[in-house]
Amino acid sequence: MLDDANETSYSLQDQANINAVWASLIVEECSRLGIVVSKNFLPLDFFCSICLIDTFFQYFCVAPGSRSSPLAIAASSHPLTTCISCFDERSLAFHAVGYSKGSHKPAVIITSSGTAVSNLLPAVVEASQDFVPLLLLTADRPPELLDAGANQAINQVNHFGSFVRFTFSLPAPTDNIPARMVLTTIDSAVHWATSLPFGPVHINCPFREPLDDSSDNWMLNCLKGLDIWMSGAEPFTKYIQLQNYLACKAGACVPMAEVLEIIKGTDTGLLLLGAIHTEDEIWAALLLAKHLNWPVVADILSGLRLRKLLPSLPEIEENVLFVDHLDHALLSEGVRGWIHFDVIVQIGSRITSKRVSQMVEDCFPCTYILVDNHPCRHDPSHFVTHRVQCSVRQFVDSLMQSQFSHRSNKWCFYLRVLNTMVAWDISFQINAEYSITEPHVAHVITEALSAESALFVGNSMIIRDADMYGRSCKTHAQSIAHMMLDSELPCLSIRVAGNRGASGIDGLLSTAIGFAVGCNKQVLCLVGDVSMLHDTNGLAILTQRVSRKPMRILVINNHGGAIFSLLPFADKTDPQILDRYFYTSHTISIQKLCEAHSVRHLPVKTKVELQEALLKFEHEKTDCVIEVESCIGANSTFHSTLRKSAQQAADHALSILSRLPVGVSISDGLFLYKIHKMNFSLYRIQLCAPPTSSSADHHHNEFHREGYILSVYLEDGSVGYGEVAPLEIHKENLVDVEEQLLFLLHIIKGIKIDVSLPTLKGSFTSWIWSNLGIMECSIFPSVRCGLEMAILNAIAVSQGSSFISMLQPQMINEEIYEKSSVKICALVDSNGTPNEVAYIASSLVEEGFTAIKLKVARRADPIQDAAVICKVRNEVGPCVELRVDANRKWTYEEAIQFGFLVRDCDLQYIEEPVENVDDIVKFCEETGLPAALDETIDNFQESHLNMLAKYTHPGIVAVVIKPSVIGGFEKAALIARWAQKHGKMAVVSAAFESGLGLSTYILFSYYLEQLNVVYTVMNREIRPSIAHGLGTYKWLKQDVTAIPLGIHYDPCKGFMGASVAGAIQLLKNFKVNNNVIHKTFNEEQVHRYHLTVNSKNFSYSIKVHEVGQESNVSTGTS
Ligand SMILES: Cc1ncc(C[n+]2csc(CCOP(=O)(O)OP(=O)(O)O)c2C)c(N)n1
Repeated sequence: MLDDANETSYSLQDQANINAVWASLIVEECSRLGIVVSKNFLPLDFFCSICLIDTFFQYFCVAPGSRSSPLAIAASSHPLTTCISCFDERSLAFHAVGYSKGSHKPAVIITSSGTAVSNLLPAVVEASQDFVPLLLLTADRPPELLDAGANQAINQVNHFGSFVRFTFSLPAPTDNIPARMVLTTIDSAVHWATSLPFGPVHINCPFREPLDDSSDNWMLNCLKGLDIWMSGAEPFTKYIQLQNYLACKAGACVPMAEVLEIIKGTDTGLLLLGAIHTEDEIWAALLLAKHLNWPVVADILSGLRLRKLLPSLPEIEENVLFVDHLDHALLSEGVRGWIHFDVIVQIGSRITSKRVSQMVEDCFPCTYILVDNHPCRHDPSHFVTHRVQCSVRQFVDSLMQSQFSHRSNKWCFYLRVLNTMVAWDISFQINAEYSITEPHVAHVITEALSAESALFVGNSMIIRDADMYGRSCKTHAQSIAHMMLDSELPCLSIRVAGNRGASGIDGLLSTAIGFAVGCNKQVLCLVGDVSMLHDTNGLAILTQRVSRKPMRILVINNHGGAIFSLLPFADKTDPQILDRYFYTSHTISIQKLCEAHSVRHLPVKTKVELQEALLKFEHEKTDCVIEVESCIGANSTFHSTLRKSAQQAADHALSILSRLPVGVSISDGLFLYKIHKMNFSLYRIQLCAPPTSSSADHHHNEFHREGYILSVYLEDGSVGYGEVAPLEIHKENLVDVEEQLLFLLHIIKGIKIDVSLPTLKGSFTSWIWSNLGIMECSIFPSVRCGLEMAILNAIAVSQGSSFISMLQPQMINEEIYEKSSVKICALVDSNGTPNEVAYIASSLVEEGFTAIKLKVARRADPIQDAAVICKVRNEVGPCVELRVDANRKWTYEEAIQFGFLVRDCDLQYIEEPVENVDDIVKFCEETGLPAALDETIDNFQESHLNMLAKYTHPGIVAVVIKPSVIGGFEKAALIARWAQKHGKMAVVSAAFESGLGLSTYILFSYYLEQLNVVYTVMNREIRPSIAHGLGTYKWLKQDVTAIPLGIHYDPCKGFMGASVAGAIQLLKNFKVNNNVIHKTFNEEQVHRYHLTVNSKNFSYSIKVHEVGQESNVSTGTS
């Protein structure tokens, strides 16, 4: 360092002219101050790590110009500075803002005179409003050239008005003034910039000619008094601030003691985290959250909204209750009326969500404590009752010394349920949408971030979407795992920055690049297209890779300003006016802009492409622009769907909470019910005929159906029943399921049941994994279906409600149930001649059926099948809905042959016409006939939503859903919602279950019908009621219950329908008919169980056989 300083003193005396002397003094002092600022403004522990990565001490952003050349030359030739340049001062200044945001050190901007200076204003405003230190060195004409018509001369004094913390116009350099004055001016300016409230400072620097290094004698004695400075490496004036907060520890400071008392005294506190700028402050905030045990609403800029969690510590999120989806929960009027906080502690000034801010207003009067290190008022609603001016660390320090008693966690419990249900809903909606959406980008973005990355969020929709739909996700990084475990803190935070000082859409790209330099991380920048176009000159900065890691810039291109489509006036304004004056719709090619700047560009049109692009570029060494294609109209519709659905989910949560049994203990978090025990019984009932799926030859007249009835007992004495009855169409058989049920029988005792299971939006899947420890892929579909059935029925009994009211609590209305029925489709095996089959079909029509499904593809020739269908259509007339089911038994040619022959039969659909599922769409196109999926969805290996994406073709008009084959009601509901969303019929189908399974399917079908009504209303279309495939009830000669199924002709509706009230009663009063039970398994009798786990990459099997006395149990595994 000394050597460098000596070098400076040496070169000072050697400078050709006084301009160069002053310019070198300015640059050298800035360089020295860069180090001091690092030491003073970063926490000590953090400083060490910063120093290691900091390859330069002062960052100069230099715009070209002649008047500023002394400064530009001095900066660019200084050994300890880093310089970057851009022809566009506005972009350059934003870049400087970004750097200062990232590094917490003021970047220095050098510009020429004239409008070059004026172009700094937008960035100066942002810096001022967001407390970002910045030093502006603007070259100027000397006074004699001002106001005299000289070129490029404007009044630059006080040019930035109140937006700068300090402004000073130096005299033009002269040896008549001691050069020390230059140093003290810089010191003073930087002191202002880095004193609270941080902000920009301006030094105007007039220069007389010569502006180059031509010799012009100057007097060395102007350097008088600089000896010590020249021989050292310190700034000339050292500013020392005694921080008065040191004395203000809890208790020692009266106002702080009052704050402590308030915090201690509340039951309903909320910790609101606004923008937090450094990693250590983020950690401090997290510590505080854990210590207070209050619910936390973390803004996207807090760094704690997009958390990375360790999968090995699933319980860790339970330590801190993050109410990430409060914004969308507040869409529910019920939630708005119910939610209230007595004390709100807000850390950091800015809150992105308007709804959360509105909620804070609605909580008034309450105690509202705002903590931030600057002294400015950040209280647009004028509610702040206590303004604590200190850093987050200081505040947390003072609170950590006190203990807080947690009197009631009921509040937290309610919020947790609410948040979880809204979160599931949002995830479901986003995942169910096949095409890539803007909320999807926000939803998955955390996955693209690692400990080494940071996020810069643009304005407009981007920041709002990230705040509303961003989510935490799991990380597998071992190093982080250790870090988290050591600190006992639950997660890794992701540093997030944005330009929220003035929320401009200008300069975002440049700021992001500066932020990447300043924080020295791999920055992912999200911006809208108009924002990008506003700052394309940022691309010119991007291509000068100076001391920074590669960046990913993700542009969401909806071809205009989509935010305006979400504003209330959008519906009422002429689309052309909207397009032109609000959206500023455009067709500018971002790809070509990138090409022009030689920046890598990657277009993204699908979710998979996005994932691949983010992954690909995470480890690449070059910068890239990823352009996600979007569209204003679709974005607006999807946001509206998300809002409506989240509101319903919040209402649903409230209704679950409001119906919790009085006096119920909520000490177990979300788990309200405990399973006392489970048992299961093998039943065998007579059928009238063999199931249509049966392949065996039936020479005798006795046909049977076997399966298990599960009984799940809750600790409060409620019992719920479920049915597990695999057939040939299942992959598992009775022996398999018996093994698995034995396993369940042992592990299920004492397991808690999550209150949110009835939402059917992923809750069961996560419950089975996190509570039973069973991977989704290992539980047999029929077992999962029976288990879901039994548990849902048990909760219904415990709540004194019904299966249907639980799924759709808003609809509880006994009177409506009394009048409601579910349309049933009759099933015809269609063995026999055309006449025989037609006779059976017309008898069914006479009975009251208006929908019939006929099995086909069992004859040698599709021509024969076609003859049967034509005959049936002839007999039953045109009004009956006719469906046929080929069970994938035809080759493509056979299917086509059949299709052409039945073209005039007005089939509602042909189920699985072709053996090769990839041909199904082709079949629809070639024949013009509608088709339905059945076996296709049964065989899905990966995520149903991903697989279904292939079948949006309008020729596929229905999806036939057998809950026991696809693995339960949660999956069935997911597929049904997908179908409804895409305008297809969701048809529930039984697999020859008993009255128990059928009753549950009747209620489930009714639930889906109600969901369909929602779509009908939303899309203003007419969707007739759907006939469900529950006609198998006709096969039952015997049943597992004595209560008959209420399936009759419904004269009001004009179809054969299953009574909803009847199904509810059957389930409510369900008693097992012991005559059909052959064996019962309960825990006391069984000591042997087996679980096979099959996953993509591994497979294993656990067999446990218990031996000996219960008091002395030993287990053996093989
Ligand atoms: C400098 C500036 N000019 C105008 C605005 C007003 N404004 C807010 S959002 C927006 C449109 C932004 O469009 P885009 O970046 O494409 O994002 P999107 O709305 O599509 O998410 C505009 C013009 C602003 N915030 N800042």
